[in-house]
Amino acid sequence: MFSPTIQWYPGHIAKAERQLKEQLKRVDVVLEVRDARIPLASHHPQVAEWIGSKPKISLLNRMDMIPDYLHGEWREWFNSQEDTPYFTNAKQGKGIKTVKIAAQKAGVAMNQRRQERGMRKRPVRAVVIGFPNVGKSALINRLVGRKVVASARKAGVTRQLQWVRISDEIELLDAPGVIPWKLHNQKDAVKLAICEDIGEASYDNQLIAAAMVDLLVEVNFAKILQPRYGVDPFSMTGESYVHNMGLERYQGDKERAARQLLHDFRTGAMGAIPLEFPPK
Ligand SMILES: Nc1nc2c(ncn2[C@@H]2O[C@H](COP(=O)(O)OP(=O)(O)OP(=O)(O)O)[C@@H](O)[C@H]2O)c(=O)[nH]1
Ligand SMILES: [Mg+2]
Repeated sequence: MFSPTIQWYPGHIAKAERQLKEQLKRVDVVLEVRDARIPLASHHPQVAEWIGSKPKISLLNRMDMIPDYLHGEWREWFNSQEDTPYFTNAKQGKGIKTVKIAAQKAGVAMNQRRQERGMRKRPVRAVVIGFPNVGKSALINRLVGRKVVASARKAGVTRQLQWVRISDEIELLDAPGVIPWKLHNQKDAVKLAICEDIGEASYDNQLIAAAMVDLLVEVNFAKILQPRYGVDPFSMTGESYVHNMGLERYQGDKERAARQLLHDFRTGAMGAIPLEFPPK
């Protein structure tokens, strides 16, 4: 697969990362949200270091964007890592209740310790962290039950840390998406770009659309392309695919072809397509 060099680390993320580390000291439990289409590439390698011994709840959001049979396979893999994944669809509010219960449970232990030391009960403080655009703010809105923070289809919507009280039991901290300052693994970077989990200023649509076609062939989800766009992905490279789709449908406009491909993948119009599978 052809991989252009992708780097994206805007100023607001550098600032958010500093503030997040500061706020983490005050937090009882960490909700780490990953993109179910790319649970490995959308995991920040420093999460473990940041949270230390605090309890962590792993969420695979966008569960609707991968086939159901993969839920069980990922569950097994997370279990083998001594972790329990919670599958959510923050857009439609699925899987939210169990997450809430898990977060509250973490608070019980915290309040027990406080009581033992003669301190008053307080709401459990949870922070929602993860890459940009994975659905952190949408999840918070679902946990609260109404729209309290901005959520939109674009990486970098949340710019500042914001505490939200959801009940007497839980307080949530919405944080901007945080990514490593350097994307060492360019194959992961390409996946992040395809899934729109990094800002669009960091990549070229045509290169990423071409890489996506190559990747869809690689993960065996390219069959949808020929009937949809009238070009057969199995007889050519992704680069030629974008070129030919441009000729076929947009008077030779490759950029329009690339945008259409990315748009259709990202909105789910191509179907539920995973870009990663649990390591064997
Ligand atoms: N299909 C689907 N879309 C989702 C899901 N969760 C969130 N979205 C959509 O994804 C987009 C991004 O959601 P946000 O909540 O803004 O993501 P975020 O992680 O807060 O993003 P930043 O603030 O930019 O870091 C929105 O358009 C949501 O409606 C989901 O489970 N399934
Ligand atoms: Mg947000």
